[in-house]
Amino acid sequence: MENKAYRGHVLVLPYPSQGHINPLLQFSKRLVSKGLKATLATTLFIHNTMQPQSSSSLQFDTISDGYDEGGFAQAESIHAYLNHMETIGSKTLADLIIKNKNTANPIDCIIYDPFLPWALEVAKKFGIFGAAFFTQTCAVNFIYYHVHHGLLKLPITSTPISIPGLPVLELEDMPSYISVPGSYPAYFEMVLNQFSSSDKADAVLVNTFYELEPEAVDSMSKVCQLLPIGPTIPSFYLDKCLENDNDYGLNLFVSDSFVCNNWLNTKPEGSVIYLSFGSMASLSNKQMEELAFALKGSKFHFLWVVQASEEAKLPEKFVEEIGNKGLIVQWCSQLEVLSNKAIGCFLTHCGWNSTLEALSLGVPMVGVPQWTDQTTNAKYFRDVWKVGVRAKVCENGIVEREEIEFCIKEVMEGERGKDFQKNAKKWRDLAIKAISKGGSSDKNIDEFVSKFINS
Ligand code: UDP
Ligand code: 7WV
Repeated sequence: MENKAYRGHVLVLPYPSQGHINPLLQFSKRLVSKGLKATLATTLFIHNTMQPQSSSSLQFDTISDGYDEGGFAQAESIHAYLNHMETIGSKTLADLIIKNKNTANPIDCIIYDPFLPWALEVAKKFGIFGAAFFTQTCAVNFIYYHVHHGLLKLPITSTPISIPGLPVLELEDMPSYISVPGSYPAYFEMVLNQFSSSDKADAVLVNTFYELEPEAVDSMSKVCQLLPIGPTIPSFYLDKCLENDNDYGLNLFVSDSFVCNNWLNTKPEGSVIYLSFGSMASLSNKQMEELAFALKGSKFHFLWVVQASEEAKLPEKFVEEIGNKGLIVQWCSQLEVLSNKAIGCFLTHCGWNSTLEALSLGVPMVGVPQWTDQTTNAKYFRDVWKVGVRAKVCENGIVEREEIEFCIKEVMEGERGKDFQKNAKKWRDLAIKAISKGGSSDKNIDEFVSKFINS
């Protein structure tokens, strides 16, 4: 172990949620393929629950967020969680750096999630190269950049909103913290604070690829040098260059691939709607009911991820009544599902990983965004990437069953559905090209590594 010659050692620190661990873990694997050693640090709680297996070059280690027994669920409030994470996280991150100091592979670089801006201060204290890794789109980051620097004043009093390099945006296209003033103040502060440190970071990485949002990347690059390095999706689904890389490998929930695959494999090509609201789903009872009735009323098969915490919101007897028409699971391997030929469309909450996965696998979408950056992602995939529709929300904040059925039909069998499919295929080809040897993201990864490694 001691004598293996790595080009360097990166310590990677994601915000401890599924949507942040996945891209940072996947990026770590890319760096390993470039000859580096990588250590992914999760919280002790996540580590104990998941027990991820280290390999010779990709290692897992821990810091503490102060909630070792129960993680986020144990926290008194979002504010308390983030505060504890900062004080206890800073200290335990420093411990981790010290632990590696007198080994054959001391830490050369910390890649941190800018949701945790204090990580850069820790890196600097030790004189270590610090790189921010933004997990959301360049467009979303640039919106927050404008708010953080007072270039976009809140509350918004006139629409549409013009930001250089972005399409004109209506209020409903803005991240929810902006369109719904006062919602989740602690998270809003967190997303704006990403720029408190990134201005001082030695490098800024973004999980997007240049061809996907060239105008936004070019525009933001004038004020902040950034490197798009995505999509961070297991190599098996894109360039197939990394061995044994067909899964993210750190699932916070348990899935039953066997059941999903078996079921999907009995369905004709393009005949199934896949639905998921991500890892933090929390829909109203009414919204769950509208979705359930829309699915029951439509003629298509469906595979619906309903997390354990959401199950009680399904209408009574729903599972019995749908029979073989639909399959409900608590979690699945989303990449495996999206790449199955039976899937015809993805009804999604528009989380950035889910959106990027659908683009990368060429699957058209129906967007039912809920909060955070999901609304802006929906705007992009409808109007810029043209790979799907966004369901209209009623005054009561609900997307009603007729609208859901209409959107599904439009994507599954409408005239525009064919265009969505064609466009989705185009984005898949561009994603593969970007991450393959010599592509825009691959070159940026090489440029990034050369910033802190001499050979
Ligand atoms: N995911 C999964 N199985 C599921 C649902 C989601 O593997 O049943 C994965 C999905 O592939 C994605 C991540 O969980 O990589 C969710 O991230 P996203 O940014 O889409 O949403 P979030 O969970 O952060 O709201
Ligand atoms: C987890 C917690 C808070 C937020 C997010 C994830 C996200 O939007 O990525 Br604001």
